[in-house]
Amino acid sequence: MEQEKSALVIKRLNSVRAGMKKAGADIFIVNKAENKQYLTTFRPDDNTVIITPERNYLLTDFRYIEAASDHLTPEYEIIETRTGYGVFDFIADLLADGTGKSVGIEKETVSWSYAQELSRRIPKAEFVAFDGLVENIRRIKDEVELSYIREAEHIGDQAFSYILGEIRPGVSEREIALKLEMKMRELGAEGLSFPTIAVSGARTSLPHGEPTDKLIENGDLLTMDFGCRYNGYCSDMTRTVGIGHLDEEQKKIYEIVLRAQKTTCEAIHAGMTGREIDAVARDIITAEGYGEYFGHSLGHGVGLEIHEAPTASSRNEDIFRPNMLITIEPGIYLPKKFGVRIEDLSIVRDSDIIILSESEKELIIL
Ligand SMILES: [Mn+2]
Repeated sequence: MEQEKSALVIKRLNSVRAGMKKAGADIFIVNKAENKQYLTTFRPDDNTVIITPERNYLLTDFRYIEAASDHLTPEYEIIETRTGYGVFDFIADLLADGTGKSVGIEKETVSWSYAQELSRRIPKAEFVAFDGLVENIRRIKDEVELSYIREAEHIGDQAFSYILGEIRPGVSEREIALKLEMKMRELGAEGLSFPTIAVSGARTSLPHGEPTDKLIENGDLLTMDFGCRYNGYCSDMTRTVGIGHLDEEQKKIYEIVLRAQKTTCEAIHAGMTGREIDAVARDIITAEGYGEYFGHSLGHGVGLEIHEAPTASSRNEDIFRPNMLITIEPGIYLPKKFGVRIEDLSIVRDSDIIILSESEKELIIL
């Protein structure tokens, strides 16, 4: 177990070092929580990871020293920060020791004040602003990551089959959301991947509507978009169900979204671009005359973050590769009327995908 953890950490660090070398960075300060977790497998976030060509450091304070010593693999040296000796002092010492002069930071993560303080404290440093170095490595999942995401998605499936028995007229959106969340926790989830969406009736036209006290009524559609975390990794799924009697327009829109969703699931394989994947669903919805009501992109990657690279959108020309994850979530939203979204999470393979969500997606009327 310890060796497996070490092997994972070493593999991930090697990829980061290759990126640092290419960019000419001698020292890489990792501040983004998910990137630190990825590179250390250590969960608490109140720390800083620093990578040099030869060594790896985790800097943290008294509160986390024992947990860090218990958890971290031997690749990491633990440095205790304290009042009077912080991260910037340690970096200044590294530079003084001749570890290099080029310091990489994560440009999307560090704040303006952090960057200013850093350049004030180490005036001789040159800075390399990394844009997604670790995130790009994280796009392709290893077997350990996939096993966590599979488990998270499995918990979501079980919560969905449970909630079907709880949905009836008179139950509020908030109750549905809460019951889904409690069930996922009961089943072993450590938390949510994002605030649960449960919207009904005309409110289903809000792609990311928040659950309210609105009661579910006969004739409503109910859209539930939810996910949980397992060992830090997220799940994500959406199902729309009907209550009582649905009219022809509701059924027709559901059928179009379902066909777009299933056709895309059939079409995806490694080698396609994000734009090509998005287009499969978008072309179907547009041909039916509802293109303008599908205003978001088709899908996103999932991992330590609920939304991460890659993206299946009309603007993404990046090529999908095996073991990338992507959600397939087309939707049609008719303002003030209703909306439908169906979402699965999948693993891209050479010639197809593995769909992780196993819940029914044919129209369920309760
Ligand atoms: Mn999603």
